[in-house]
Amino acid sequence: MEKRRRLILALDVTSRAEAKRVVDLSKDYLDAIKINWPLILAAGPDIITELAEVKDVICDLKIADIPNTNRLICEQAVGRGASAVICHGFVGEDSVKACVEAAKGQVFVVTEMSHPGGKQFTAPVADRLAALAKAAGARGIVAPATRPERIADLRKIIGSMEIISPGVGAQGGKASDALRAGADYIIVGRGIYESPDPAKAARGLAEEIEEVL
Ligand code: O7E
Repeated sequence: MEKRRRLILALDVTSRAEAKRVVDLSKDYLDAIKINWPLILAAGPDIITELAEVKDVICDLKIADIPNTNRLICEQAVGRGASAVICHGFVGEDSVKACVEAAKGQVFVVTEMSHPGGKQFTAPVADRLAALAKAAGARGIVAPATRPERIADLRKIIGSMEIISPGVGAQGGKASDALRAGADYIIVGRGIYESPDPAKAARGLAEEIEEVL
């Protein structure tokens, strides 16, 4: 995954046609496309391969199972062209390690989630989840743009590992705040794909990001 634009599109649309439309309009401003269950269930897993021809694809399946099942899921995602996967850490270090092995290190581990409910269960253990991600050899973590101070806290735990950060726009976070707090990439979904002008929305974010760098 290139580290140039520092912007990742969360492509949570539910048709192949809409996915292609949004990607065509925004791709010049992106380093990667993150896809999640809504699009994979709507368009089928071949959408991973199709989008991987345009940009790096991060498969956000939030994998959370026993090591063997995690391995099987990662092999399917990577085999279809995913450049990286996202997993949960609460299932334990062995499960995360299985992802790391199957995806050759290209794994991001969810820590404190960005929505209000993220404070309930993920926030109290986020530091431990970040340490687990590091111990398991993951590439990075997912940390909330809605709470930039937590990005800064988690950065201290993981050192030079990468932070990808959702919660900008629709959830109230600001790209520049998250970057200043230590995020490497910003993840934006609705702020781009629900915009009447996705190209303009992505360009606006790219400009805001560039000003901080
Ligand atoms: O709010 P949006 O529309 O900009 O979309 C945010 C995306 O990031 C969406 O796909 C959601 O599933 C994801 N996300 C969060 O919003 N908060 C989190 O804490 C974690 C994720 C996530 O995707 O984790 C992996 C990046």
